[in-house]
Amino acid sequence: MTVGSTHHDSVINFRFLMTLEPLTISVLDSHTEGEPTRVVTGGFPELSGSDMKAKLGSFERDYDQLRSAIIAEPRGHSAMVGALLLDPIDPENDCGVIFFDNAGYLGMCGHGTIGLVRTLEYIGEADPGTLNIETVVGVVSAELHSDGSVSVRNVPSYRLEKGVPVGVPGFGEVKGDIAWGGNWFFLIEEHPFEIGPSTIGEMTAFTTAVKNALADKGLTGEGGAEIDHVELFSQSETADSRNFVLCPGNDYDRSPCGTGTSAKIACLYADGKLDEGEKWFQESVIGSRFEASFEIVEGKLIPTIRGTARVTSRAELIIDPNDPFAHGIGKDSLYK
Ligand code: PYC
Repeated sequence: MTVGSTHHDSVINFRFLMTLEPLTISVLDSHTEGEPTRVVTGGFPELSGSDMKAKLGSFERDYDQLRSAIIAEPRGHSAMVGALLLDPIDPENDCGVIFFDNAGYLGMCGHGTIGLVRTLEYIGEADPGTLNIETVVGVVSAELHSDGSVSVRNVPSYRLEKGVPVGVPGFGEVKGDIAWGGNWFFLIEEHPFEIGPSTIGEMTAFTTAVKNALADKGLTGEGGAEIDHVELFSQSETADSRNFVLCPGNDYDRSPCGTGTSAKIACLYADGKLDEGEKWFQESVIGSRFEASFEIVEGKLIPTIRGTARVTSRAELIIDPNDPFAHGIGKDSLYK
């Protein structure tokens, strides 16, 4: 599969920088169980680097303004996750992807991978079967089923620490588990909220305060990594659990969050509450669902998350350097 940036794209970008001509970027939008993904299929300049981490470095260093141009208002919005489609480094794999949002970059994204696979199917680049996809945190595989659902076999997931107390200004002490599911999560079981659309504002305020408190107190994931997702749980009448997930840009996940569900099942396994091969149905705050399970391979827990995405639009983004909001509202815009 030949995807992503080309020599031609670099020429376009060079012209964009030198002569202030508009840059045109091709995207397809989808939603996965309600959560939007914008897949960038063309027009993005070539990234340097010989692996996905190095390519992420090039994206951050050289083209961060394009991240905000593509994903922030007025072309995008704070709930949207971008997926820059790339050629794979290893030709044995099918493609590479770098996920990004209004705040920065994501190691992995479960709903975004499901959206990416359905988008590839829509443009004729994928058929039912398995795709191997290189992400910044490792290779994941995704099976496109004939009913249109997609199963993502995620990176190894685990709980780092159980029941970590953190003092949250305005809310008192809160306890949560720190776990990895492709991103870092703080998972909170005990909280005062009834999780549903009517409490989204209060839960956003609470989880944002928790995220800030974790950073202030120096509580991190492995290697000092920022815990940039906070997840609340409650009982559900129609699934095993219902969640609310705050994402790095302080908007919430409309889907049950693929990496968050991976972190959740790693905690359930660590507590002896879920067995290998058993199904776990995770519901989102808006009532959409993922099916999750895991296998243990060489002592590591490998989650699989299944859900559905639908393509919603196809567009050419026009990034005109004469536009004061060329790089998105709030990011280097001339009105800032
Ligand atoms: O599905 O993994 C996910 C995800 C991360 C942030 C938003 N969605």
